[in-house]
Amino acid sequence: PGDNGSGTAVITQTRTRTKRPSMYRVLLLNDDYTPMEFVVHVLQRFFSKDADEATRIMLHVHQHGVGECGVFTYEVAETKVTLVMDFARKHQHPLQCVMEKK
Ligand code: TYC
Repeated sequence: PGDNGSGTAVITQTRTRTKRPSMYRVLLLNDDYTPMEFVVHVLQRFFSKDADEATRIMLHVHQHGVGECGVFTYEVAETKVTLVMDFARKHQHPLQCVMEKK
């Protein structure tokens, strides 16, 4: 309670604003050199896909040029992109992983 000088009690309450976080798609891009098995492995290792789902996504990327691995908050998406890019580089594959706002 406060007092505004009129002798009247004033109760100030700030509204709690809960904002849902923006979500980001993590995408894999096709290239001519990264082995299909490597891409399937990446999808299992970093995106928790089973073998069938990983193969489905890899073939989608192979045929359409780009495909979705998952949707995450900014920091999680950024971490996935970094981990995948580091892993591809370590194995000397040109695989590209990017994120985009939904
Ligand atoms: N196009 C690659 C090949 O024929 C396979 C591939 C699939 C590469 C998906 C990247 O994100 C990718 N070996």
